[in-house]
Amino acid sequence: MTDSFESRRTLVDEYLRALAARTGAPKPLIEPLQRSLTSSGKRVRGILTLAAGEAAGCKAEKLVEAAAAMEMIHACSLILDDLPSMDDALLRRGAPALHREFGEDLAILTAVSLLNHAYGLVAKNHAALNPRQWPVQQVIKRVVDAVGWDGTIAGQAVDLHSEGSKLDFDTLEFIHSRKTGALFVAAAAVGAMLGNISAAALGRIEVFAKNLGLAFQITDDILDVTGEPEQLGKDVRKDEQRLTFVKLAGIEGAQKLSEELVETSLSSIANLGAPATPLRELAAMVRDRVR
Ligand code: GRG
Repeated sequence: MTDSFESRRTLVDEYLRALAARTGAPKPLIEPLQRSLTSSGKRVRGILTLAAGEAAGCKAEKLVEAAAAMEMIHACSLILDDLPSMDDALLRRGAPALHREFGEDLAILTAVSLLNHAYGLVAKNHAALNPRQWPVQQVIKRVVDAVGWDGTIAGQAVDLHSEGSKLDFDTLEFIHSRKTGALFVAAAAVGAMLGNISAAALGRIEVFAKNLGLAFQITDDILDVTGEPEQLGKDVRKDEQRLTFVKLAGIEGAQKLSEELVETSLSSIANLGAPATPLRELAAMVRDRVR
């Protein structure tokens, strides 16, 4: 993928690659752990952390641990989502889903070890930057809550058990604001807080990330219907039994909704000036993405 985020993506990729080489994990775990740390994601959440920190006036290089942490939490969610007991996926990031190559036991252990290490990395990044306005407990709480029983985990639970339920916007919004939106909001909040942003600007960036996360998920629903595995690197037509925005609004309606959400996200950061340019570019990338 070539876009204006290439250098930020490389920053995150290189950190993850270096981390994969020095985990010290024992033999059965090291291979799946290295595979998941180095597999090629788009790094949207990590880039969001960097861009939100830049909006607060911080250099992207100083936020790489937190950005990598957000990608590790995301990778954890993908591994769990792919399990036979959840989405039962065959393909992820252009390769067999982790459990298909290493077994369910090691896939689950890899996922929880990524999550566990990610919390520590956010704390480490906080210790290095020591942002005056945001104590470490507040930063970590944002991440923990985004993952937790009213966050990503909640969204997944309701999604898995919504098969056959009636289609309504509120249920879909509940699922996706948690499954996808919560981690977007946390990724942005962590970057901004580590950059010592003001409370008012943090609020705007969180609204930006919430709307962008929802737009990202709607595009994901559209691509599940219109895309191919070679293009997306993952299984398609997986959502046939699920509530999706495409089922609710049709492809064109979903497209329109996604574009409106990107516009709303942009208007929430309109007064953040030039430092928020990377956030605006990220919104454009989400709007235009085809994978
Ligand atoms: C403990 C973190 C954790 C989660 C447990 C399994 C689960 C609960 C949640 C699943 C959440 C999930 C998989 C949401 C889908 C989000 C989504 C749109 C994924 C695709 O993201 P991309 O396109 O993927 O950014 P790449 O591969 O590019 O990183």
